[in-house]
Amino acid sequence: MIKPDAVSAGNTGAITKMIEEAGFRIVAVKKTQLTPERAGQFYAIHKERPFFKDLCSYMSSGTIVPMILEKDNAVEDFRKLIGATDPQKAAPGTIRNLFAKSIEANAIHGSDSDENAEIEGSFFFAKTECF
Ligand code: FUP
Repeated sequence: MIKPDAVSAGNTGAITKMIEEAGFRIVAVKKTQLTPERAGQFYAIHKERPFFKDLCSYMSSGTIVPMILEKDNAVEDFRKLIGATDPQKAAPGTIRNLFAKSIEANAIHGSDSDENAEIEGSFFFAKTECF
């Protein structure tokens, strides 16, 4: 998911290019906006954390671009491509190093397991989605 800071800064194209050049196939993509409630559902695992309320209001503050991506070893390779959560700690050349503004507005989200990728994919895309 490309987050509101990166979409509003006009970095959707540059980030998508990096994702494709790293060998990921984009299976599904759309532009949408979360309500604070939906953002809270997405990040429910963090609901007891002090940053949760700010995170929900930030995540619902603008357009996001969720995607379903496919690749061998996708979860691990994608997390390498995006870099550490805190952009100050993200390795040079990673998406967060290049585009994130702060630990909260950190440009992009990547699923942390195959199981969560399945859950998060279904959060944004219906399996039967077809136009
Ligand atoms: P990640 O898996 O890299 O997205 O990181 P986490 O699941 O640990 O955190 C989820 C989101 O919570 C981050 F993308 C940004 C936000 N966050 C904060 O705003 N402050 C923090 O101290 C930690 C995380």
